[in-house]
Amino acid sequence: MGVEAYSDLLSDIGVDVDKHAKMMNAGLDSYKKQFMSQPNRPKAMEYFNWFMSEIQGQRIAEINKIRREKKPAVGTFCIFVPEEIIVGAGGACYGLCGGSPATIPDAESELPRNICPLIKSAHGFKLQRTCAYTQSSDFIYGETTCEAKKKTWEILNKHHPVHVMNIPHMKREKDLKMWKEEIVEFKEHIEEVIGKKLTFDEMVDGVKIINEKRKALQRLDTLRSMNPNVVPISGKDGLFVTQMGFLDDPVRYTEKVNELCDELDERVEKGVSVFEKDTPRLIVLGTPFAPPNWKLHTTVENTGGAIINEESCIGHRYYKDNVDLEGVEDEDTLMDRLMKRYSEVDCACFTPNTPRVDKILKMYKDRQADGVIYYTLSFCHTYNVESHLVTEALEKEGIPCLIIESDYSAEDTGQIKTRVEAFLESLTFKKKAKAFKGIK
Ligand code: BJ8
Repeated sequence: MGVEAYSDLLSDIGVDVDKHAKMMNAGLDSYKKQFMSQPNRPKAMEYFNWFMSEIQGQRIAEINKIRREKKPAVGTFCIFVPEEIIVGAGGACYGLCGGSPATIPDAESELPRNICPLIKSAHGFKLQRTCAYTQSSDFIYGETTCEAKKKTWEILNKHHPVHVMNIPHMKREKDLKMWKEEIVEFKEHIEEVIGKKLTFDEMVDGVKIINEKRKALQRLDTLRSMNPNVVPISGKDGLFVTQMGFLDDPVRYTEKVNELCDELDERVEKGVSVFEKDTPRLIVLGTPFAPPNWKLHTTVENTGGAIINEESCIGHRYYKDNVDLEGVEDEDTLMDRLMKRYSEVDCACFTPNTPRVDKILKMYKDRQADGVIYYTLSFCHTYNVESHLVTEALEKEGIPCLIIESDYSAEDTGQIKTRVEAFLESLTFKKKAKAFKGIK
């Protein structure tokens, strides 16, 4: 069904139905062209095609049903949101629209031009009322990660309620203590929204559901990236599946990702790869890819490279750690474990952030990658500045790296393609030279 079938619901929640339908239809066309035309796609991708067609339809109806049952619906732009608490309350936690250039001119009526496109796009979606997820939210989860975001919350709050969590920028004991208090406060805020206390058991259930979801994504990552001879799914599809994890119901999603992984397991066993032998294997590092930001993946894979995973918040940074429930018997310990898990997130907003550099070097070696692309959204100062420290470490290890800074416009696509082509040529040359010398 198209979004037109849900026009009554969409209009009830304040969506600008005509504008929204135009945007959605353009998004679906672009998805069909870029994704559904790929040869040799896993059959299990059919579920994700279906989900894409219902992304602003059936899923929105599900979320609004949850709200009618007095359970929370929370939208976010950051993986620091303790979604276990929301899910434990029977609610829905999801990523909000923020990956399209179409809403940026509206956002620039309230925000400066020279801030990151993710924030402007998201703000514009609210001003235009074209994101049904934003319109369905009891509140938007905000955090104090970067300057642009934390000031935007004050402006966005005029249009939609925002609950801001204070995320420290260092990880000393006193910072972690404050972080735990913030998680407790977040739980209390959820209780206010639903008008009742959350039990320990409900929260443990929420943790178990999200742990399973992260485990399924860890499994997908292993299948995508750990076998140097077989890449059983394109990077574009890998990214898309991960992106949908921020919107779908977590239990259904986990089941579908595991079904996909079963098929990929078979492919790996039979040696069925979607790329030709010796295609350069790349890891993408850096800022998140909010849908429909598929520009880099499409360009790289149309140019002859394979993206085997993303060291990003729509990627490895989101699913790498689970909440440890071992020996947890009371709420205070549970809050400790949640804080511990979230403080493992190595966002560039922290100083120092050396675990991120060590992790990248390990990821590269474990996955036997051929190179990395350091991707930063324009005007993202934290990731941009941190690229110096990351590339220095990569250089020391002799790891080839291409740095790309981009926004959501199509203007630089040609330039990115030329730079990616040159990078891939140099990687292919290196590979051949190594093979010639007999180096593994
Ligand atoms: S945990 S990366 S999701 S803050 S790209 S808005 S940092 S200027 S998205 Fe992020 Fe949470 Fe960190 Fe991840 Fe600011 Fe940079 Fe824009 Fe960013």
